[in-house]
Amino acid sequence: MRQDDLDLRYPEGFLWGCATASFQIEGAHDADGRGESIWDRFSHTPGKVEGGDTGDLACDHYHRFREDVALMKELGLKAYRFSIAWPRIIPDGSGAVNEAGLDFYRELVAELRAAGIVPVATLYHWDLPQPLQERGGWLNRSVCDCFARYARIVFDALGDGVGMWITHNEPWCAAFLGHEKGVHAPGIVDPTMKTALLVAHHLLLSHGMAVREYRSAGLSAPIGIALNMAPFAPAGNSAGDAEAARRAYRAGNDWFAMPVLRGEYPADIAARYQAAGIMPTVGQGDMATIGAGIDFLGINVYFRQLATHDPAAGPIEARVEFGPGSRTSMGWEIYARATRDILISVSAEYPGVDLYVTENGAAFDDRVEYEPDGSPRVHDKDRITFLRDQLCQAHEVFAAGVPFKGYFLWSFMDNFEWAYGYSKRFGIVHVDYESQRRTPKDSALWYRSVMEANGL
Ligand code: IFM
Repeated sequence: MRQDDLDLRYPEGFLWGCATASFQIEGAHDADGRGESIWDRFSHTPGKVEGGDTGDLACDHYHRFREDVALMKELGLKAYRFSIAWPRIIPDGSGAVNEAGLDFYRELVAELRAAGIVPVATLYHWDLPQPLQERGGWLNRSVCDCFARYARIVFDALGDGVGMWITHNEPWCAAFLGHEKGVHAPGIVDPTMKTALLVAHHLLLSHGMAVREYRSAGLSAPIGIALNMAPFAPAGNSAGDAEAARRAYRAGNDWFAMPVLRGEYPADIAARYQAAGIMPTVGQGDMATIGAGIDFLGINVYFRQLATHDPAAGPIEARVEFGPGSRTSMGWEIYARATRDILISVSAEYPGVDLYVTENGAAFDDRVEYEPDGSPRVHDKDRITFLRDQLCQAHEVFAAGVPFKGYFLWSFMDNFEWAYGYSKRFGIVHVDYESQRRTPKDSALWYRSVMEANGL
């Protein structure tokens, strides 16, 4: 379909924005009293991150946030999702508060408000203070208390300046990439998944404890959590594959959504983990704390997955892979209906909760070209096609009555893509890491027109 043929309006008040995360853009790793995070330690460990890249400088957003916010305004963002670096606020994770760290976010929030942009703050996007890791990190249940305290300090400092709050970003990734596969900080490898499942439980518990702090702080903005979710389809036509896809969906998506929205783990998956001896110990009252109630669910969606029944594939007996379609530079299949499909299935399972897409986007091997006057351009046609297809398909959910309230594109600018370092570019603004020059890509100009028109 040509874009000129489209006329897809989104509902009035639909919130359009972009997302980033502290470690991925801020740099200034030791400025103004910031402590060390597990990602500083991990990225400084040889062999952990492609090219030996670290977050020391990243996009130097810490020093350039005013010009970045000015660019957001110029590009027409209505909302901006960022995360707060715990080690800037409490350098050792549990002790003294660093006012300079709070000041940075106070100024960022004020700058966004002055630009007419709604600040959306995530409390934890993976940069745990390293001293807490020395005490066992998320394996240690007492880290949940440290998180709740940190959350309260941030709530009190930023208050209603923040328009939406998110407790955790993608706890699945923090738990499984960090404690099963070991490709993310803190780099723990435990293929049995026992460690990852305990970490996941503590992340969820700390989410519930932070929400409780939030309610008692008396703030009024909505609070939720951002989960990485994906639609699952059977790889083949067999009933076995169909069942495997259903199980993989429940293990990947509902394992996090159901506790938060209903105060329970999916029973069939829990039974499998129990039988395998890897089910975490759930303390009395934990599930009630976790399920105490959120105002919206954030969904980070990038792709769909295909599942094959495979008795050798662990307790879930499902082998999961990408489909056969063409791929982004992350190797992720491009599937136009991913956003649409997950919105529909989540709202069918959990009716009534407001849904936001808190991340969606794609990395491609962008090429910088130069105009005769020397100014850089990035003609990222593939990214525009990816985003346009997601948004066209997602528009169908309104007719189905899905309470889809907003969309945050990942990412505002190119940044540190975790174990891939700076080799993957997700931004709609190009960053030249040598000069720190920002160049809006064609996709940024296209997205501006979408936000302006409130649709396609
Ligand atoms: O860059 C990440 C982000 O930090 C979390 N969600 C997925 C993005 C792309 O991999």
